[in-house]
Amino acid sequence: MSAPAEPLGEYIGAQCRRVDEALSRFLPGPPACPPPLSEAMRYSLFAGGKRFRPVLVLAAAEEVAATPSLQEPPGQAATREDAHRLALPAACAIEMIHTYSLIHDDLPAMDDDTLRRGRPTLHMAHGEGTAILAGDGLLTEAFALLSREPACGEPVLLRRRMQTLSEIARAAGALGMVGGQAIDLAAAGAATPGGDGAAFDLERLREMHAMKTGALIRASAIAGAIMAGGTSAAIAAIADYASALGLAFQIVDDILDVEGATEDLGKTAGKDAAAGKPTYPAIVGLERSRHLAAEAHAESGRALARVGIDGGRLHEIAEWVVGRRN
Ligand code: GRG
Repeated sequence: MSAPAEPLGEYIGAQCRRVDEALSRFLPGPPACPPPLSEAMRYSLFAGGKRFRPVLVLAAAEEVAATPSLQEPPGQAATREDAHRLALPAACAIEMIHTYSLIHDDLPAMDDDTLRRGRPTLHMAHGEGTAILAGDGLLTEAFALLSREPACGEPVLLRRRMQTLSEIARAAGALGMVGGQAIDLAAAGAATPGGDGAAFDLERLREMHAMKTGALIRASAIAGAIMAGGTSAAIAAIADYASALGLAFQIVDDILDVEGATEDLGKTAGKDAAAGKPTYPAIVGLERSRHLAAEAHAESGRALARVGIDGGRLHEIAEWVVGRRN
């Protein structure tokens, strides 16, 4: 697989514009949706997130669409436009779910944070009640979107849509993101001297993050591969790539919480350590954390190589994630 011609920065910029336009179209607005709720949902959704998960959905769909041997039944290369039409609803639904999770994570009852994506958190700007409802609204609208788009009557597409919805629901729910958040909530203070840090070893940390952040990242890549008609071997390889990528993303996030500046991160730096949260640097130190991130990155490349798509856009996205500063 040869390296893509368009530089990654331009590629990501174009995908972000595509996602923003579709999010604007898919999200209900006034008069049917009460204006304060609509404003609150949009405040957080269009606050300048990196759009990493939707970019991953679209890149996985493009890769499968462009590679006939990865398609079931073996097909002809489809256009990028086809891949976008099929995968954009899932890309947008996942960004809505991710944004809801950040809104709820910032609430006083959870992480109690005042800064997100470089501006006041939603409950600071619009009040706690509205922030809770905006999160609920985004989560529910995400599944409404997945249940109706892309509009089609063909059994093969309906089956893909249902499989995608089911993967995303499992990743977002009690066995995925919400479950991981519950473990995290219970673990606050575990990494402080005198806390039960010893009980929170590397394996438990990895499991918690695989649920809390990894599951939705994995579901993003899987959703793109399913919607573009990937074979089970292609979907499995892309899922393994994204599991390793999700781990690398989280380790880098933990390192940035220690080393990054609040202005760059757009959220309060140093919060995890202050809350005594079990993180990679807290459990194994910065040096070993960097090493583990590099290992996970390499693992993501090996998964892609299994189906001959290493060196393409998904590989570049992994490099972006590991090298990011925010
Ligand atoms: C409240 C149900 C519920 C879940 C919250 C994901 C999560 C679970 C909380 C977020 C806490 C956090 C900062 C986790 C670290 C990894 C992460 C999800 C970072 C934010 O994702 P980015 O960097 O954010 O993709 P942007 O703003 O760029 O979209």
